[in-house]
Amino acid sequence: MRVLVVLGLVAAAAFRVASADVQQQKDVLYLLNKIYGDIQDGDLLATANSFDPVGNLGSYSDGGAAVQKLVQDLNDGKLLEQKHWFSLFNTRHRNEALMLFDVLIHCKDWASFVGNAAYFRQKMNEGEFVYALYVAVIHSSLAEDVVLPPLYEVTPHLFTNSEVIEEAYRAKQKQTPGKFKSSFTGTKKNPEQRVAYFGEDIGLNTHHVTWHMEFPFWWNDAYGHHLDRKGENFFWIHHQLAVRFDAERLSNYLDPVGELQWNKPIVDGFAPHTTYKYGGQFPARPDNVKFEDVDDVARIRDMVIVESRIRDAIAHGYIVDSEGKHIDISNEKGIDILGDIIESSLYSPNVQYYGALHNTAHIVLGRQGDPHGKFDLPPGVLEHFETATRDPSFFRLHKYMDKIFKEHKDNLPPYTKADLEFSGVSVTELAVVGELETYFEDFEYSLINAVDDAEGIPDVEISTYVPRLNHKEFTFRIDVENGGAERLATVRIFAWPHKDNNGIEYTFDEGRWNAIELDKFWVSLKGGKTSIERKSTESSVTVPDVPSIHDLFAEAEAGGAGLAKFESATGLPNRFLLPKGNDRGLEFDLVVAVTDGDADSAVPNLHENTEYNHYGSHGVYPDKRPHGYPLDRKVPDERVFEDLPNFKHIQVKVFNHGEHIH
Ligand SMILES: [Cu+2]
Repeated sequence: MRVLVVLGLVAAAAFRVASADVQQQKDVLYLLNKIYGDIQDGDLLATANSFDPVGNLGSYSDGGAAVQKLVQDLNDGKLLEQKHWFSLFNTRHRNEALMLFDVLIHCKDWASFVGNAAYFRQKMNEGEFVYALYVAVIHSSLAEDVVLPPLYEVTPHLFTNSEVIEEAYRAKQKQTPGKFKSSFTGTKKNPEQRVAYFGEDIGLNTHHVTWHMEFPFWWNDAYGHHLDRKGENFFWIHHQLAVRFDAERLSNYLDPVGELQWNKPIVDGFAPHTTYKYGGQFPARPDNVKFEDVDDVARIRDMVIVESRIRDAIAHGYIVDSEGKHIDISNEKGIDILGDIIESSLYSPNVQYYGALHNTAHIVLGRQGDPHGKFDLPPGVLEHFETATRDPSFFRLHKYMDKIFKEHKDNLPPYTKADLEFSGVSVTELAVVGELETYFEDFEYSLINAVDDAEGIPDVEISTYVPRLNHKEFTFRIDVENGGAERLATVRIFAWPHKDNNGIEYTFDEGRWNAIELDKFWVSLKGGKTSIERKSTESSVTVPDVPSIHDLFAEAEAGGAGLAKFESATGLPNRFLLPKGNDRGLEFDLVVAVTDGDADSAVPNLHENTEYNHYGSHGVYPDKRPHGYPLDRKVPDERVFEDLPNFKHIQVKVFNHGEHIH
């Protein structure tokens, strides 16, 4: 959000800002289009060829320290070659990508930002470049209004099955346009395939990788801002992925996913059917692999030790920082510290002792196909945030970490009625207008960036279409009675599956831990009755699909006015708001909690903010309450909720009648 202080200049300034933004938008699109070939824009290509990164050290806020270092390494031939795979979990790759990020984040103006980006695009590894540019655009104040193109079009290899990529190459070779059907990886013999539409969904993969770019584990506040509640957000996004996955499994008559255990075999194997642009195929893993130590990464017994240190800290209610000081975690801020420790991020107060359970586990799991590096295989799907959720073991891993977080939450005192009440306010009605119904539809995206360019060989239209889950639109109707004067209220909507796969009803306490967050927003309640109508399209936990590169170019050409709503791409795709459900109607408990907005809100005027995005938010997170509030703590006595006037609980069904829109 831009704040223009001098009111008299608003009109003129706004105009200049808009046109500058269009140029920025185009620059970024050209930088990310066809990353394995030359920049397609003549002016930008000329900039790339003529730019001198160390020509004007005054244009960097660090006096040029970062750029001098990068240029030195480049001249010394130390940087990873082009046309080689890139993985963020590879220390060397990450360090190099971050060296470029360090340059871009310290640019004082766009000319220097885009000049450096264009210059290093030609010299550095393409994967490192793409990563550095994405995180720089997300975090640099220079690029606030730029919409990043969908990653599945920038690096389609990471999102598209090999079979389809091969067809794309053939189409280009034969100069015949093609539109190819993508299928999910396995066959019906594998029950896990019933939920492949979730883990392999390109929108889910995009949500996951974008979240990790918005809240990177390597983030250092010296880059310019603090990432508020990053550790807690880490817990919450992955908790939501885990509970969503279980709801998808129940929709398809599968048991909830089991947690990973270091001393037990990894039950489900995975054949990714995905190939690196450069570097061969992603390695596969057969069923029932027993964990092995991974050379140069970690021994399994070290993982067990790190886990027990973390659980010990939870049991004690405090952690020990790197100086030996005790930090209390037996309070609502504890989850944030635990998240930093478990991921771990640079915010962790003691990496030496608590390790990096999540990051190391991703590598260890990713390498189980070749733990000793005997076959010289590239990294596995779990070593990329773009591809990790494709492998069902991703959800086993996160179920395992989720249970550790739950141990902590369960140690906190349960909320009492007095904690949760919103005096004088009651919810008199909660209803869904329209049927909760999901269906599949085909989604098409371009593969033009998957294939190679060669002099004199023109592009032909090449795309793929994939089935994906969507839902019919619906509206929540919530009637609220306010016995007092006008005041602000926070509305929190959740749903959880009513029964497990054996038809046994979940208790309130089991159910609330499986709650899927559907929406959170603020309203101003007048005295008396307020009828709230909240549409499914408005949910603050979801985002709309980002337009294709082609459409982004067209939008920018037309002035860019329609682009604002795509600025933050962090969030579940809106079409994923509901779990699939099934033909019989999967039963869910739907709840709404209306709590004190003035007490909850960390920033003013939230009820007027239509841009509020649950996952992607720079600056202070607007809701002071813990993620998942008021269902985040143990509920030993569910009457606390059932007697709460500002809480309403109904049962609904989510249907899927096998409809597929082509
Ligand atoms: Cu993740």
